[in-house]
Amino acid sequence: MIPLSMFGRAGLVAIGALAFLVLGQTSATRAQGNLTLYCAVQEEWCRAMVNAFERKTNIKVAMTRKSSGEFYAQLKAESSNPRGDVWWGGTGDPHLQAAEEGLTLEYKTPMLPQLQDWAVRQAEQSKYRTVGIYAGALGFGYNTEILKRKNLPEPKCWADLLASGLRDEVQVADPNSSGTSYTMLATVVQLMGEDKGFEYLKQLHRNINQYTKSGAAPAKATSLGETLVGITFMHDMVTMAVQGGPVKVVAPCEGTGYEIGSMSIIKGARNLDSAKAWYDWALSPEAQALGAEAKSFQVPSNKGSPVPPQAPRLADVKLINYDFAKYGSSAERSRLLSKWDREVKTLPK
Ligand code: S7P
Repeated sequence: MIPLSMFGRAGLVAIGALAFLVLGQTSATRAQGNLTLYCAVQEEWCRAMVNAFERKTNIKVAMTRKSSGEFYAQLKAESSNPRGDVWWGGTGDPHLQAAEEGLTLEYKTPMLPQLQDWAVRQAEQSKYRTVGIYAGALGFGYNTEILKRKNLPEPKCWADLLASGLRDEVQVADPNSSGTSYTMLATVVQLMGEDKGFEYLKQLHRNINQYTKSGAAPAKATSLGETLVGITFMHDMVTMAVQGGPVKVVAPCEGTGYEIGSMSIIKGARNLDSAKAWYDWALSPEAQALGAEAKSFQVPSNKGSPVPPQAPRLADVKLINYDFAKYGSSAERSRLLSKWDREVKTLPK
């Protein structure tokens, strides 16, 4: 250890001045704030949002990207010692479940009047513990080159995915980790009724080559020819087609479900002011335009945000009247996931 006395009086003054400068700078940086963001959309969009927000506010963002079901589980696990501030993106059902379970915080953003009705409804339904940030329809896509090579008919309906020619040729995520796949589970139950819906999922199981962790992974696998069919949100397949992949996007003929991608402030957020700043900004047209720039083609929730021309037009898709209150409830989501684990995932092929 070096004794301070060896610097002399002038030296000590200089050290003091230096310390003041360094500490002063640090607290000036801190004064702009920090934010821990849990981001559930595609990594490229998460990064674009973080960079733009940091530039605009000088708030430093620590971001982690995971799937919707994983973040829900993380919030629950961290509830006695919350680590995150904002959970941005991902399907609405687990956000609603988190709201019901008191894992997220009530916040009435002043941006509400600018939002589409479906986004406001999501906020009202959760007692303002979440809000809609985008919408998108569930569907599937197929690799046009493999389909041609195998000389198979074009799948147009959910029923077509059960064809014997598609044995081990269909990919979808695991609904426990993936909001996309939970949307599919809830869609099939609503569309066909629970008994027939589970029968459908059991038959489909024979054709599944892999239950992935992430909901959008089957879109990439379809584009790369690693699977013939991928069940994803239609916009995730559009991203692959826009990037030049041999992918055709399908809106299933029987009808399909959709998501209201959501955002919530985590209860116990350590950086509440930063969290609110992110929340309000993320609902602005300026922030929502970053989605399409990052090749994510959902329908944005601000009425003033242009809908990207590549986004599947929801008015052209036969959408079911998805019951978000029921399928986003804690009891129903937990029950359906356990049933799927018991009756579908463990089935031999
Ligand atoms: O890729 C964008 C997107 O489809 O991903 C979100 C999704 O919940 C996250 O992926 P998981 O299915 O793995 O949870 C959707 O909200 C969003 O539209």
